[in-house]
Amino acid sequence: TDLRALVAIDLGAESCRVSLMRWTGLGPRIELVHRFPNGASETADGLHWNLERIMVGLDLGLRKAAQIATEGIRSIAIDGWGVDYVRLGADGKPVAEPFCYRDERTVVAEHTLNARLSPERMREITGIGILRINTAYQLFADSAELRALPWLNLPEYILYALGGRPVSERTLASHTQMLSMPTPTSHGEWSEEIVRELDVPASAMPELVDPGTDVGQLTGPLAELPAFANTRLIAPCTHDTASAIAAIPDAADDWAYISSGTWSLVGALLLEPNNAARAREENFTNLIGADNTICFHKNVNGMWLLRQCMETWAAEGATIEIGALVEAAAQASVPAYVLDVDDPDLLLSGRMPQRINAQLHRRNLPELSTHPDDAPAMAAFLFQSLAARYGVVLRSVQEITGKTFRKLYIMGGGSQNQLLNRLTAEATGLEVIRAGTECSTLGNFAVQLSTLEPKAATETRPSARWAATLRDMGAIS
Ligand code: LRH
Repeated sequence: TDLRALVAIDLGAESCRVSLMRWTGLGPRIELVHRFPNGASETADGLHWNLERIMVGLDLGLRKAAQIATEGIRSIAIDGWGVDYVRLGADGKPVAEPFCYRDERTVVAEHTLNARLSPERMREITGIGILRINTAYQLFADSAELRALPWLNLPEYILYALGGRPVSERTLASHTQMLSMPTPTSHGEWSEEIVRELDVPASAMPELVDPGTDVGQLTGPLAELPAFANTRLIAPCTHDTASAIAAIPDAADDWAYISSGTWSLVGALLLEPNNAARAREENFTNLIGADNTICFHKNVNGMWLLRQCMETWAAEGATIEIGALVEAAAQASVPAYVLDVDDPDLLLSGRMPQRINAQLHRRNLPELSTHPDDAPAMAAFLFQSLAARYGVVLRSVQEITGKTFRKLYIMGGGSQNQLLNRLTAEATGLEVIRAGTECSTLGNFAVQLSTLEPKAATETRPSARWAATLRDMGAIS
């Protein structure tokens, strides 16, 4: 057996992480070796990610990993947030900084594309939630010149930059709004109809692969380090949400999930897509998951709301620590009404306390204090509103899918918020199980392992089995 270490890279909108899984005398152990902040910034031509900064951070993280893992590194796999992408020039290098999906250029693109090809038709082809952030609207917002160039989603771009072949892994491909809905005989292919209406030449579309595909060997300066001799590059579930869900170690049919980070992804895992009338009307998504599953959920505006408030307060000179804020919020009194957390205006960045009040004003409801001293009351209001929304969404999921939930797995950074967990348990009536903060990383390792060390073919969710094994063996501290 190959006892070299594995590396998982998880790209988040707030921070990026490089983790190592090593086989020690005590069993497999996962450790975070490097974490660095991430964030989009406004420039003259829109809201962008700083790709260079991400690449420098990852290079440092990989060097640290190589230093620790003297036994060598067998593979590297990368997952990250959905929908954003890089355009490649003739030299294979990015032509520009990638846009952040919150950039407002897609407001017009959404309008124009929907007029060409109705959202109902795109929904029928793809089965996914029609959202302005989806890659299709972003690609369409690019100039005709740019549209002719090949593109890659960010995690796949990084695999490519490290020496892999350019691909689009299906979990993230399904979030582009260009992939046909999987059927019993197809894992999903690029929809010719959608690609044509986008004016994107077929030559610009990457090769589709399934989760757990080996895309090549690490090359370049890093490959000269001894630990990186013959290191394979693997596309895991490149979608962070699919990775996190892959790590839920439950074989029953009575659970729902909330992947709680910048977004809250609220739903349940299905064995096949559900594109019933009500799923379409309520804009639920059917994204591809690990092991031929479907992540049936809704994007609920999550910790973004509070993080954005905190940025505004910080700009006013008030530095507030999140743990203390959550504690204080538990004592704050909250109004009897809730915020519509999915109001499109609240998906935008900046002036969040004021945006919140603008909504309340429109609805003729009393406004809240935007002063940093009253942050606990604002936070409590947001948590109560999120929990209420989770309750509504999960009741819909039960009605649409016919499932009956008992348990609710909450994973991601937001799962540390005890107050929100309690409010969520109350609003949903479900038993809340904290599945861990680094679930995307765990799922990333699990998918690598199920590719490198396949278990019995009879297993329905081999990645979840691997995630359970890693948990049982104490791999996560
Ligand atoms: C969460 C996530 C989510 C997408 C969003 C853009 O990180 O991947 O699943 O909808 O980012």
